[in-house]
Amino acid sequence: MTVLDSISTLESIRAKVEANERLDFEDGLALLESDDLLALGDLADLARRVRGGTDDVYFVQNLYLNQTNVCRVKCKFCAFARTQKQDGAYTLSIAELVDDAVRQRELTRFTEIHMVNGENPHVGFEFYVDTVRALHEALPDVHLKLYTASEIHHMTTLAGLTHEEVLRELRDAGLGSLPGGGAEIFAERVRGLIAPGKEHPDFWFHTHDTAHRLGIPTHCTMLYGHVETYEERVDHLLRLRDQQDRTGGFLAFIPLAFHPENTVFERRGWRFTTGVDDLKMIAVSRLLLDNIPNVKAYWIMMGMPLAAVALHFGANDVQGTVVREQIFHAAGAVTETEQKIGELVRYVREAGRVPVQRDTLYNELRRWDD
Ligand code: V47
Repeated sequence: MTVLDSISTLESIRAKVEANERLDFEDGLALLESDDLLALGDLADLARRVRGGTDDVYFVQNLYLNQTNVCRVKCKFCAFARTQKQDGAYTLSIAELVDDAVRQRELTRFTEIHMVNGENPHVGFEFYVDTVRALHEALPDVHLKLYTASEIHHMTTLAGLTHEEVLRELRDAGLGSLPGGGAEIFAERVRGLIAPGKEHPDFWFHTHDTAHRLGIPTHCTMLYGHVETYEERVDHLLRLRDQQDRTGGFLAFIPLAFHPENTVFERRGWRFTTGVDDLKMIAVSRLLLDNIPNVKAYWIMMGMPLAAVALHFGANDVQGTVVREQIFHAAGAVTETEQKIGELVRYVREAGRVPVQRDTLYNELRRWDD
Protein backbone atom coordinates (compact mmCIF):
# COMPACT_ATOMS: atom_id res chain seq x y z
CA MET A 1 0.00 0.00 0.00
CA THR A 2 1.41 3.46 -0.87
CA VAL A 3 1.55 6.12 1.83
CA LEU A 4 -1.31 8.04 0.22
CA ASP A 5 -3.50 4.91 -0.06
CA SER A 6 -2.77 4.13 3.53
CA ILE A 7 -3.72 7.64 4.70
CA SER A 8 -7.02 7.58 2.79
CA THR A 9 -7.84 4.07 4.10
CA LEU A 10 -7.20 5.15 7.68
CA GLU A 11 -9.34 8.23 7.08
CA SER A 12 -12.25 6.13 5.87
CA ILE A 13 -11.83 3.88 8.91
CA ARG A 14 -11.77 6.96 11.14
CA ALA A 15 -15.10 8.07 9.68
CA LYS A 16 -16.57 4.67 10.57
CA VAL A 17 -15.13 4.80 14.08
CA GLU A 18 -16.52 8.30 14.64
CA ALA A 19 -19.94 7.06 13.52
CA ASN A 20 -19.56 3.99 15.77
CA GLU A 21 -19.95 1.75 12.72
CA ARG A 22 -18.69 -1.82 12.69
CA LEU A 23 -15.34 -2.41 10.93
CA ASP A 24 -15.02 -5.29 8.49
CA PHE A 25 -12.37 -7.82 7.48
CA GLU A 26 -10.76 -5.46 4.94
CA ASP A 27 -10.57 -2.67 7.52
CA GLY A 28 -8.86 -5.03 9.96
CA LEU A 29 -6.32 -6.02 7.35
CA ALA A 30 -5.63 -2.42 6.38
CA LEU A 31 -5.08 -1.52 10.03
CA LEU A 32 -2.59 -4.35 10.53
CA GLU A 33 -0.78 -3.43 7.31
CA SER A 34 -0.45 0.20 8.33
CA ASP A 35 2.90 1.44 9.69
CA ASP A 36 1.35 4.58 11.11
CA LEU A 37 1.51 3.39 14.68
CA LEU A 38 0.47 6.67 16.27
CA ALA A 39 -2.54 6.93 13.98
CA LEU A 40 -3.56 3.40 15.01
CA GLY A 41 -3.27 4.31 18.68
CA ASP A 42 -5.29 7.45 18.14
CA LEU A 43 -8.04 5.54 16.29
CA ALA A 44 -8.21 2.82 18.93
CA ASP A 45 -8.39 5.35 21.74
CA LEU A 46 -11.14 7.16 19.83
CA ALA A 47 -13.05 3.88 19.37
CA ARG A 48 -12.78 3.16 23.10
CA ARG A 49 -14.18 6.59 23.96
CA VAL A 50 -16.91 6.59 21.28
CA ARG A 51 -18.15 3.32 22.82
CA GLY A 52 -18.38 4.87 26.27
CA GLY A 53 -14.90 4.26 27.66
CA THR A 54 -13.57 6.69 30.28
CA ASP A 55 -10.15 7.35 31.79
CA ASP A 56 -10.59 4.42 34.19
CA VAL A 57 -7.96 1.69 33.90
CA TYR A 58 -8.62 -1.54 35.72
CA PHE A 59 -6.48 -4.04 37.52
CA VAL A 60 -7.33 -7.03 39.68
CA GLN A 61 -5.47 -8.37 42.68
CA ASN A 62 -4.98 -11.99 41.76
CA LEU A 63 -3.00 -15.13 42.50
CA TYR A 64 -1.75 -17.39 39.72
CA LEU A 65 -1.74 -21.11 40.37
CA ASN A 66 -0.74 -24.00 38.11
CA GLN A 67 -1.68 -27.32 39.67
CA THR A 68 -0.03 -29.48 37.01
CA ASN A 69 2.25 -28.98 34.03
CA VAL A 70 1.69 -32.54 32.81
CA CYS A 71 0.06 -32.33 29.40
CA ARG A 72 -0.91 -34.77 26.69
CA VAL A 73 -0.97 -32.25 23.85
CA LYS A 74 2.63 -31.22 23.04
CA CYS A 75 1.85 -27.81 21.51
CA LYS A 76 4.97 -26.61 19.76
CA PHE A 77 4.69 -23.09 21.16
CA CYS A 78 4.62 -24.22 24.78
CA ALA A 79 7.63 -24.35 27.12
CA PHE A 80 5.58 -25.02 30.24
CA ALA A 81 4.19 -28.50 29.57
CA ARG A 82 5.92 -31.77 30.43
CA THR A 83 5.03 -35.41 29.98
CA GLN A 84 4.63 -37.35 33.22
CA LYS A 85 8.09 -38.92 32.85
CA GLN A 86 10.03 -35.75 31.99
CA ASP A 87 12.22 -33.90 34.49
CA GLY A 88 10.32 -31.06 36.07
CA ALA A 89 6.88 -32.67 35.66
CA TYR A 90 4.64 -31.99 38.65
CA THR A 91 1.07 -32.45 39.82
CA LEU A 92 0.18 -30.84 43.13
CA SER A 93 -2.27 -32.68 45.34
CA ILE A 94 -5.46 -30.83 46.22
CA ALA A 95 -4.23 -30.34 49.80
CA GLU A 96 -0.89 -28.90 48.61
CA LEU A 97 -2.63 -26.50 46.24
CA VAL A 98 -5.17 -25.31 48.78
CA ASP A 99 -2.62 -24.94 51.61
CA ASP A 100 -0.47 -22.84 49.32
CA ALA A 101 -3.39 -20.62 48.29
CA VAL A 102 -4.47 -20.13 51.91
CA ARG A 103 -0.89 -19.22 52.93
CA GLN A 104 -0.68 -16.70 50.07
CA ARG A 105 -3.99 -15.17 51.13
CA GLU A 106 -2.50 -14.39 54.54
CA LEU A 107 0.16 -12.36 52.70
CA THR A 108 -1.94 -10.62 50.01
CA ARG A 109 -5.69 -9.98 49.90
CA PHE A 110 -6.16 -11.27 46.36
CA THR A 111 -9.78 -11.43 45.15
CA GLU A 112 -9.21 -13.86 42.28
CA ILE A 113 -7.40 -17.13 41.65
CA HIS A 114 -6.40 -17.57 38.02
CA MET A 115 -5.37 -21.13 37.22
CA VAL A 116 -4.52 -22.86 33.97
CA ASN A 117 -2.85 -26.25 33.68
CA GLY A 118 -1.69 -28.89 31.29
CA GLU A 119 -4.25 -31.41 30.01
CA ASN A 120 -3.15 -34.10 32.45
CA PRO A 121 -4.29 -37.54 31.28
CA HIS A 122 -3.30 -39.16 34.61
CA VAL A 123 -6.03 -37.63 36.77
CA GLY A 124 -9.80 -38.08 36.53
CA PHE A 125 -12.59 -35.51 36.30
CA GLU A 126 -13.24 -35.87 40.05
CA PHE A 127 -9.77 -34.43 40.69
CA TYR A 128 -10.86 -31.18 39.05
CA VAL A 129 -14.26 -31.04 40.75
CA ASP A 130 -12.70 -31.77 44.15
CA THR A 131 -10.02 -29.12 43.54
CA VAL A 132 -12.64 -26.46 42.78
CA ARG A 133 -14.72 -27.47 45.79
CA ALA A 134 -11.73 -27.45 48.14
CA LEU A 135 -10.52 -24.04 46.93
CA HIS A 136 -14.03 -22.63 47.25
CA GLU A 137 -14.52 -24.01 50.76
CA ALA A 138 -11.13 -22.71 51.92
CA LEU A 139 -11.52 -19.26 50.30
CA PRO A 140 -15.25 -18.70 49.78
CA ASP A 141 -14.94 -14.99 48.95
CA VAL A 142 -12.27 -15.48 46.28
CA HIS A 143 -13.44 -15.68 42.65
CA LEU A 144 -12.22 -18.86 40.96
CA LYS A 145 -11.22 -18.22 37.34
CA LEU A 146 -10.02 -21.68 36.43
CA TYR A 147 -9.39 -23.92 33.41
CA THR A 148 -9.14 -22.93 29.75
CA ALA A 149 -11.68 -24.22 27.24
CA SER A 150 -9.07 -26.81 26.18
CA GLU A 151 -8.97 -28.16 29.73
CA ILE A 152 -12.76 -28.20 29.91
CA HIS A 153 -12.88 -30.12 26.63
CA HIS A 154 -10.25 -32.53 27.99
CA MET A 155 -12.47 -33.10 31.04
CA THR A 156 -15.39 -34.07 28.79
CA THR A 157 -13.21 -36.80 27.29
CA LEU A 158 -12.01 -37.94 30.74
CA ALA A 159 -15.52 -38.10 32.16
CA GLY A 160 -17.60 -39.05 29.12
CA LEU A 161 -19.79 -36.02 29.90
CA THR A 162 -20.96 -33.16 27.72
CA HIS A 163 -19.47 -29.68 27.95
CA GLU A 164 -22.63 -28.53 29.68
CA GLU A 165 -22.48 -31.33 32.27
CA VAL A 166 -18.81 -30.62 33.03
CA LEU A 167 -19.40 -26.89 33.36
CA ARG A 168 -22.46 -27.38 35.57
CA GLU A 169 -20.54 -29.64 37.96
CA LEU A 170 -17.62 -27.23 38.16
CA ARG A 171 -19.93 -24.26 38.64
CA ASP A 172 -21.81 -26.04 41.41
CA ALA A 173 -18.46 -26.75 43.09
CA GLY A 174 -17.54 -23.02 43.00
CA LEU A 175 -16.11 -22.15 39.58
CA GLY A 176 -16.71 -18.47 38.79
CA SER A 177 -15.37 -17.91 35.26
CA LEU A 178 -13.05 -19.31 32.61
CA PRO A 179 -9.75 -17.79 31.49
CA GLY A 180 -9.32 -17.25 27.76
CA GLY A 181 -6.41 -19.55 26.94
CA GLY A 182 -6.40 -22.41 24.47
CA ALA A 183 -7.69 -20.22 21.65
CA GLU A 184 -4.23 -19.82 20.06
CA ILE A 185 -5.20 -19.07 16.42
CA PHE A 186 -8.41 -20.58 15.13
CA ALA A 187 -7.29 -20.94 11.48
CA GLU A 188 -6.78 -24.65 10.89
CA ARG A 189 -3.63 -24.10 8.81
CA VAL A 190 -1.90 -22.48 11.81
CA ARG A 191 -3.33 -24.83 14.40
CA GLY A 192 -2.01 -27.75 12.37
CA LEU A 193 1.49 -26.23 12.47
CA ILE A 194 1.73 -25.06 16.07
CA ALA A 195 -0.69 -27.29 17.97
CA PRO A 196 -1.59 -30.35 15.91
CA GLY A 197 -2.74 -32.30 18.99
CA LYS A 198 -5.11 -29.63 20.22
CA GLU A 199 -8.88 -29.84 19.97
CA HIS A 200 -10.67 -28.35 16.94
CA PRO A 201 -11.55 -24.65 17.39
CA ASP A 202 -15.25 -25.58 17.28
CA PHE A 203 -14.82 -27.16 20.72
CA TRP A 204 -13.23 -23.96 22.06
CA PHE A 205 -16.26 -22.01 20.86
CA HIS A 206 -18.70 -24.64 22.03
CA THR A 207 -17.21 -24.49 25.54
CA HIS A 208 -17.49 -20.68 25.73
CA ASP A 209 -20.93 -20.69 24.14
CA THR A 210 -22.14 -23.21 26.72
CA ALA A 211 -20.50 -21.33 29.59
CA HIS A 212 -22.15 -18.06 28.55
CA ARG A 213 -25.55 -19.73 28.26
CA LEU A 214 -25.08 -21.13 31.78
CA GLY A 215 -24.26 -17.64 33.06
CA ILE A 216 -20.53 -18.34 33.49
CA PRO A 217 -18.54 -15.39 32.12
CA THR A 218 -15.31 -16.07 30.24
CA HIS A 219 -12.29 -14.35 28.72
CA CYS A 220 -10.77 -14.73 25.28
CA THR A 221 -7.25 -14.58 23.87
CA MET A 222 -5.21 -14.83 20.69
CA LEU A 223 -1.63 -16.08 20.51
CA TYR A 224 0.15 -14.01 17.85
CA GLY A 225 3.66 -13.49 16.53
CA HIS A 226 4.51 -16.97 15.18
CA VAL A 227 3.44 -18.48 11.83
CA GLU A 228 0.09 -16.75 11.41
CA THR A 229 -0.68 -14.17 8.70
CA TYR A 230 -2.45 -10.86 9.24
CA GLU A 231 -5.51 -12.38 7.52
CA GLU A 232 -5.54 -15.18 10.09
CA ARG A 233 -5.32 -12.67 12.95
CA VAL A 234 -8.30 -10.73 11.60
CA ASP A 235 -10.24 -13.96 11.03
CA HIS A 236 -9.57 -14.93 14.66
CA LEU A 237 -10.80 -11.59 16.00
CA LEU A 238 -13.94 -11.64 13.87
CA ARG A 239 -14.82 -15.15 14.99
CA LEU A 240 -14.62 -13.92 18.59
CA ARG A 241 -16.78 -10.92 17.72
CA ASP A 242 -19.41 -13.20 16.16
CA GLN A 243 -19.46 -15.36 19.28
CA GLN A 244 -19.87 -12.28 21.46
CA ASP A 245 -22.81 -11.19 19.29
CA ARG A 246 -24.45 -14.54 19.99
CA THR A 247 -23.88 -14.87 23.74
CA GLY A 248 -22.24 -11.72 25.14
CA GLY A 249 -20.30 -13.49 27.90
CA PHE A 250 -16.72 -12.43 27.16
CA LEU A 251 -15.52 -10.03 29.83
CA ALA A 252 -12.23 -9.17 28.18
CA PHE A 253 -9.87 -9.93 25.32
CA ILE A 254 -6.17 -10.49 25.94
CA PRO A 255 -3.73 -10.59 22.99
CA LEU A 256 -0.84 -12.93 23.94
CA ALA A 257 2.54 -12.38 22.24
CA PHE A 258 4.36 -15.60 21.41
CA HIS A 259 7.51 -16.16 23.51
CA PRO A 260 9.86 -18.56 21.67
CA GLU A 261 12.47 -19.50 24.29
CA ASN A 262 12.69 -23.22 25.15
CA THR A 263 10.27 -24.12 22.34
CA VAL A 264 10.99 -25.84 19.02
CA PHE A 265 10.48 -22.47 17.36
CA GLU A 266 13.49 -21.05 19.19
CA ARG A 267 15.70 -23.63 17.48
CA ARG A 268 14.18 -22.54 14.15
CA GLY A 269 15.21 -18.95 14.80
CA TRP A 270 11.89 -17.43 15.82
CA ARG A 271 12.17 -14.17 17.73
CA PHE A 272 10.11 -12.31 20.32
CA THR A 273 7.54 -9.84 18.97
CA THR A 274 8.52 -6.18 18.97
CA GLY A 275 6.80 -3.41 20.89
CA VAL A 276 5.42 -2.11 17.58
CA ASP A 277 3.60 -5.39 16.89
CA ASP A 278 2.33 -5.57 20.48
CA LEU A 279 0.88 -2.06 20.36
CA LYS A 280 -0.60 -2.68 16.91
CA MET A 281 -2.35 -5.82 18.16
CA ILE A 282 -3.83 -3.98 21.13
CA ALA A 283 -5.09 -1.20 18.84
CA VAL A 284 -6.54 -3.51 16.17
CA SER A 285 -8.19 -5.70 18.80
CA ARG A 286 -9.92 -2.69 20.32
CA LEU A 287 -11.01 -1.44 16.90
CA LEU A 288 -12.44 -4.75 15.65
CA LEU A 289 -13.86 -6.10 18.92
CA ASP A 290 -16.54 -3.45 19.28
CA ASN A 291 -18.66 -5.70 21.52
CA ILE A 292 -16.04 -6.85 24.05
CA PRO A 293 -15.84 -4.20 26.75
CA ASN A 294 -12.29 -4.69 27.99
CA VAL A 295 -8.91 -5.15 26.28
CA LYS A 296 -6.02 -6.13 28.53
CA ALA A 297 -2.41 -5.07 28.15
CA TYR A 298 -0.83 -8.09 29.81
CA TRP A 299 2.24 -6.63 31.52
CA ILE A 300 3.69 -10.09 32.27
CA MET A 301 4.17 -10.44 28.52
CA MET A 302 5.00 -6.87 27.42
CA GLY A 303 6.45 -5.32 30.58
CA MET A 304 4.81 -2.55 32.57
CA PRO A 305 6.40 0.38 30.67
CA LEU A 306 4.91 -0.79 27.34
CA ALA A 307 1.63 -1.79 29.00
CA ALA A 308 1.34 1.82 30.20
CA VAL A 309 1.82 3.04 26.60
CA ALA A 310 -0.81 0.49 25.47
CA LEU A 311 -3.35 2.42 27.56
CA HIS A 312 -3.21 5.00 24.75
CA PHE A 313 -3.72 2.26 22.14
CA GLY A 314 -7.09 1.00 23.26
CA ALA A 315 -6.24 -1.06 26.36
CA ASN A 316 -8.16 -0.30 29.56
CA ASP A 317 -6.90 -3.09 31.83
CA VAL A 318 -3.43 -4.17 32.90
CA GLN A 319 -4.58 -7.56 34.24
CA GLY A 320 -3.29 -7.93 37.77
CA THR A 321 -0.78 -8.37 40.51
CA VAL A 322 -0.02 -11.91 39.20
CA VAL A 323 2.20 -13.77 41.64
CA ARG A 324 4.42 -16.56 40.25
CA GLU A 325 3.40 -16.66 36.57
CA GLN A 326 4.93 -19.77 34.93
CA ILE A 327 3.79 -20.09 31.31
CA PHE A 328 5.44 -16.98 29.87
CA HIS A 329 8.45 -17.24 32.14
CA ALA A 330 9.14 -20.79 30.96
CA ALA A 331 9.26 -19.33 27.43
CA GLY A 332 11.67 -16.49 28.14
CA ALA A 333 9.66 -13.64 29.71
CA VAL A 334 12.03 -11.45 31.72
CA THR A 335 9.33 -9.41 33.42
CA GLU A 336 8.81 -9.61 37.18
CA THR A 337 6.31 -12.17 38.41
CA GLU A 338 4.61 -9.80 40.79
CA GLN A 339 3.53 -6.19 40.53
CA LYS A 340 2.75 -4.36 43.76
CA ILE A 341 -0.49 -2.37 43.73
CA GLY A 342 1.48 0.84 44.38
CA GLU A 343 3.53 0.28 41.22
CA LEU A 344 0.46 -0.49 39.07
CA VAL A 345 -1.13 2.69 40.37
CA ARG A 346 2.01 4.72 39.62
CA TYR A 347 2.25 3.49 36.01
CA VAL A 348 -1.44 4.04 35.30
CA ARG A 349 -1.34 7.53 36.77
CA GLU A 350 1.77 8.47 34.81
CA ALA A 351 -0.10 7.43 31.68
CA GLY A 352 -2.69 10.07 32.59
CA ARG A 353 -5.38 7.54 33.53
CA VAL A 354 -7.30 6.73 36.69
CA PRO A 355 -6.34 3.45 38.40
CA VAL A 356 -9.32 1.37 39.50
CA GLN A 357 -8.99 -1.88 41.41
CA ARG A 358 -11.73 -4.25 40.22
CA ASP A 359 -12.97 -7.71 41.01
CA THR A 360 -13.09 -10.36 38.27
CA LEU A 361 -16.54 -9.21 37.11
CA TYR A 362 -15.38 -5.59 36.76
CA ASN A 363 -17.10 -4.32 39.89
CA GLU A 364 -15.11 -1.40 41.25
CA LEU A 365 -13.39 -2.05 44.61
CA ARG A 366 -11.21 1.04 44.97
CA ARG A 367 -10.18 4.02 42.86
CA TRP A 368 -7.29 6.47 42.93
CA ASP A 369 -8.66 9.65 41.34
CA ASP A 370 -7.05 12.33 43.50
O1 V47 B 1 -3.41 -20.92 25.69
C1 V47 B 1 1.49 -20.76 26.01
C2 V47 B 1 -0.38 -19.08 25.85
C3 V47 B 1 -2.18 -19.45 27.16
C4 V47 B 1 3.14 -19.58 25.26
O2 V47 B 1 -8.02 -15.10 30.61
C5 V47 B 1 2.00 -18.79 25.34
O3 V47 B 1 -7.29 -13.28 31.55
C6 V47 B 1 3.17 -17.02 24.55
O4 V47 B 1 -4.90 -18.64 29.39
N1 V47 B 1 4.31 -17.73 24.44
C7 V47 B 1 -2.55 -19.74 28.60
N2 V47 B 1 2.00 -17.52 24.99
C8 V47 B 1 -2.58 -18.44 29.40
C9 V47 B 1 -3.96 -17.91 29.54
C10 V47 B 1 -4.16 -16.51 29.95
C11 V47 B 1 -3.10 -15.62 30.10
C12 V47 B 1 -3.37 -14.32 30.53
C13 V47 B 1 -4.64 -13.89 30.79
C14 V47 B 1 -5.69 -14.78 30.62
C15 V47 B 1 -7.09 -14.36 30.94
C16 V47 B 1 -5.46 -16.09 30.19
O5 V47 B 1 -0.85 -19.00 27.16
C17 V47 B 1 -2.17 -20.59 26.20
C18 V47 B 1 -1.30 -20.01 25.10
O6 V47 B 1 -2.08 -19.25 24.21
N3 V47 B 1 1.01 -19.55 25.77
N4 V47 B 1 2.82 -20.80 25.71
C19 V47 B 1 4.33 -19.01 24.80
N5 V47 B 1 5.45 -19.72 24.64
